[in-house]
Amino acid sequence: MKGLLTECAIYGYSRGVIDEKTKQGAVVDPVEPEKVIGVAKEHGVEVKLVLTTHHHWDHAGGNEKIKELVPGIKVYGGSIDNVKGCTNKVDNGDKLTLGADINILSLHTPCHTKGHISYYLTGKEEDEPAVFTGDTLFVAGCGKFFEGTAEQMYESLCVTLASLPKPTQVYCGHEYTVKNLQFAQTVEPENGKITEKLSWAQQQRESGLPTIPSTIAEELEINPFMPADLPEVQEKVGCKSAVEALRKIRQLKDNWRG
Ligand code: GBP
Ligand code: ZN
Repeated sequence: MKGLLTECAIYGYSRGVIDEKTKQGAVVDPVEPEKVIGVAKEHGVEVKLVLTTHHHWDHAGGNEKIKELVPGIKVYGGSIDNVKGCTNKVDNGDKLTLGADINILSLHTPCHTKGHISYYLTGKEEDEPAVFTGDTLFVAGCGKFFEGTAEQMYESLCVTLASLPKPTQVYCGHEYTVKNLQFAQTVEPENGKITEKLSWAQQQRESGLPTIPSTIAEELEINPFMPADLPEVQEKVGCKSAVEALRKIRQLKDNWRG
């Protein structure tokens, strides 16, 4: 399992994955299809499928075009998310395969949108698993609750995604890391892991490099919306439950001008 990376003005960094044995590829939210197909060709990769995380234009907006460019390509998307150009609807637990060695598991992670899907990928034994989290989980943050409740985000973030193996590489939908960590610091000023990650992220961005991926293990330490931190944070924001704390921290972030 090998990563395929292209720069993308809209999404930040467009992500793909290649099955090394067969040179077959999958791309996630290809909003600039010409670019991603060009890079795939340079690598001799045949793009077989599109994994769409949710219906927003900055994720699904390239689907129609990629179908023109690659006839027969399969475009996956959440069954209740109205994804443009979707040819194959997926539900929680659906399994797909790519090439010889890559397995893809669809995880329904609603709240940012109703039918949001995260895709969990495993390859050969020596490969670290990866999860494409769209706008549900960001590095040190989470998506806005456009179509759901704090209860749903709790399930998506703190149950479904937080239960994935700790070394899982987290590929999210936007490069919001620096801002997210600056906000995280206002919630947990004494968390040294946040301070450390912030100065690393600032350096990366100054050098024109991405801050993505992180790992599930890291998110549990630095993400103010994730469970490991919630008991202490609950108290700090004056809440009695994890769900209430999540709702409150999201409100604080919505009103925060960093
Ligand atoms: C910033 O640029 O720094 N704080 C952001 C503001 C995901 S994109 C942009 C923003 O609101 N981003 C969305 C989000 O969830 N951010 C999390 C956060 O700010 O903590 N989008 O483009 C957004 O989903 C969109 C597209 C939204 C179509 C609605 C429709 Br309809
Ligand atoms: Zn979105």
